[in-house]
Amino acid sequence: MGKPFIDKKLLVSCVIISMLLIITSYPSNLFTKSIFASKSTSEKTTDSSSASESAADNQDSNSIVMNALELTNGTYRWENASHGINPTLHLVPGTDYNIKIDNPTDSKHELIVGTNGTEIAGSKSVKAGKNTEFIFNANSSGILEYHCEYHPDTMKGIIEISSQ
Ligand SMILES: [Cu+2]
Repeated sequence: MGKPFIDKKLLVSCVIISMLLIITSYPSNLFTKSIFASKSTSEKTTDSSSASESAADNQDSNSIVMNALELTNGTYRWENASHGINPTLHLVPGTDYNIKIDNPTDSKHELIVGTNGTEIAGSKSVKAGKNTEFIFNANSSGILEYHCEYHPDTMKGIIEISSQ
């Protein structure tokens, strides 16, 4: 009579213990799941912030392309990104411009920004097949000129600095 009674108690306690184990392990699974869920949402927010960073990189709008170009008659010109020849540069005062020069010709060139024969800024000499860039700050409004150090008569143009 006594023996089966003890066995029943053991069985019941075993069932209770295993149920407790299941109950305690189950919510912890839920917790870790919700933690992972919140992690993935935080990753999504960092993704969107990196997208806005790449938009900031596109703020490269102050870049000016001034490439050296050789015409069929062997003379040289400055050429901008839209294939304008010796283009007039319209700049806004107080703005920094990154002037990029690519030189695919067989001669060296050097862009000089000046006024009345005075050099204000310039790239260094760009050898054949090389490229360079320099920052030009259009700090005050007015009319300037640019030319090539080596071809001042054919590679030249106007720089107009005005807020319009
Ligand atoms: Cu030149």
